[in-house]
Amino acid sequence: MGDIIDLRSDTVTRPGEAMRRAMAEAAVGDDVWNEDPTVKRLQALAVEITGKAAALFVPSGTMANQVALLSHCRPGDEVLLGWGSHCTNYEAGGAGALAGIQGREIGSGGMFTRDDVLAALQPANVHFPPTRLVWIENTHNRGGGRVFPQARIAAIAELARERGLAVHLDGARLFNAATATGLSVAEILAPVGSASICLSKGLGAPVGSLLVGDDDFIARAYRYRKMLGGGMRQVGIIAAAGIYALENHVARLAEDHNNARTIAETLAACDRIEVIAPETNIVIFDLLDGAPDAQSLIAAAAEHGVLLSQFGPRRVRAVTHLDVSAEQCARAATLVGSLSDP
Ligand code: TLP
Repeated sequence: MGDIIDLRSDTVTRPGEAMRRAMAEAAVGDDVWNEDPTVKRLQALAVEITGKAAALFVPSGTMANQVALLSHCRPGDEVLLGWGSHCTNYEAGGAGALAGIQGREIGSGGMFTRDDVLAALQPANVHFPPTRLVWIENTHNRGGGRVFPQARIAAIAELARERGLAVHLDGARLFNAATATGLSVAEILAPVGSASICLSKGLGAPVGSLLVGDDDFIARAYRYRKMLGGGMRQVGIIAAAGIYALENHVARLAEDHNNARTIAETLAACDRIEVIAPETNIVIFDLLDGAPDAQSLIAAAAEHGVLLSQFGPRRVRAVTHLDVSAEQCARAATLVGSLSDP
């Protein structure tokens, strides 16, 4: 096949020439002293885009999420979240080890409703952990890049307000949700108090995430970022890539969604594959009876230069991004289809 088609994640993209130039030319200062002009510019841009009062640049989505948990909760608090949430499944146990929270999964496929939240609220009783926070992941990674329906976000946030709960949105792929719905990022975030946003997924920056929220939340987050070792120094050279990504890589996300649809359509036509219809840039599919298991199929595809990731014994994920073309996605899907039917 020649070239490598890397569909393991949208985290695998490499910065292009123009992004690298922006990084090399960035004005910098010591950000722990709050003196890096490029970080300040990125944070101001995040405030403008999200409509929240304040923003904080952090090294990763994982740190953004852990800092958010620490900033909202105390050890022993309960957090209500959807099945398969990244912050409790893919962050090395940090939610328990660092924030000391107890996560309770509600709903199904990563989605849940106001009624699910209502049903999960504990009576005020010494036996139960206090419910402090509702956590929404949008788009939902393990759910197959699903978009959390906006009307549900609004209804959940309204209930949370009535009950004195905070609402955080893990928006590692928030711009994909905006692209899929036609809503602006500010509109999606309007009902929630705080959010984490990744620059290093579909937006194609090499490093970096943002936390946004009100002034008090960001003041607490600033301290927890330092505690976790995320206070960085002349980090404008990375923030510059984030600014470049926000200014140049948002409009093209629709291409990734089209490419995901192409992959899904090809795979859906295969007898031994069942696909979760993609809403954004993530295609999750199951290998049915007669097909190899996920590990074998992934190994066979890799021999042909197509890289995929495993999401279960018979479940595979393919993620589209700015470093794979429509033609490569079509070619990869045809190959995977043929490998599923040995
Ligand atoms: N997700 C990664 C892996 O960790 C699974 C991927 O390849 O999809 N929230 C969500 C919803 C995420 O999908 C991720 C990364 C993060 C947070 C964490 O971001 P990073 O990798 O920057 O720590």
